[in-house]
Amino acid sequence: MATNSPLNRKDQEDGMRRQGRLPPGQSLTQKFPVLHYGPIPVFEESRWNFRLWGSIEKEICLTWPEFQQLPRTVVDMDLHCVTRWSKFDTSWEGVSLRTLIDTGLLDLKPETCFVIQHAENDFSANLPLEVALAENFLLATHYNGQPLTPEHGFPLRGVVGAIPGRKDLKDVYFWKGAKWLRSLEFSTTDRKGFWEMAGYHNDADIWKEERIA
Ligand SMILES: Nc1nc2c(c(=O)[nH]1)N[C@H]1C(S)=C(S)[C@@H](COP(=O)(O)O)O[C@H]1N2
Ligand SMILES: [Mo]
Repeated sequence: MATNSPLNRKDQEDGMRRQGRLPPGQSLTQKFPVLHYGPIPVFEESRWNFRLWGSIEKEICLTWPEFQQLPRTVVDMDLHCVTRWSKFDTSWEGVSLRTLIDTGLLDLKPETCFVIQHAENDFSANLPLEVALAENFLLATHYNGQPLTPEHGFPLRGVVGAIPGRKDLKDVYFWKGAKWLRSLEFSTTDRKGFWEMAGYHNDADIWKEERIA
């Protein structure tokens, strides 16, 4: 039987529930839904840059060729959307904030507590610094071994998901990963992002079902 058949969907979902990987109120999808507000931006390399700014010692601005030179990490995660679909065993490749710190590019001021992702078309998403620094947050350029597609955030997106077996990490809904990412703002104070201002829960813990505020 094909692994994607609807009959298998329920079996796979039951398996994930038994493994403790299906958060409350979620159901397994075998597709990869596309979800965002507004149009898909067109990538123009000559106009694209990626900035690190705010509460850091030195602001950084990278071109796309420069960003692609950074050391990349592969992270396998389960994605959980607040609209109740969960996609399991997705593989992402990109740059972790830990790598930016270790390579000396990112030098945080000690009072920094929050990270705000800024994307094309004024989309934004906020995270506590410790969540953004954890292994389940990535500045992703690749999905399942291929460059991102335009609808999933090409050339760069934030991704946040649950790493199976890592109950020590905080897991938040997928909206906290901004597609078409253009900058990271480091801040001493929290500021709500696009969906958080629209009424989604600021903390967004998938295990506590923090969906709306
Ligand atoms: N730029 C941008 N990023 C965004 C969004 C958006 O509206 N704009 N929506 C978020 C939401 S609600 C979800 S569930 C995921 C969906 O990512 P996908 O389309 O790759 O599945 O993107 C998140 N990132
Ligand atoms: Mo979402």
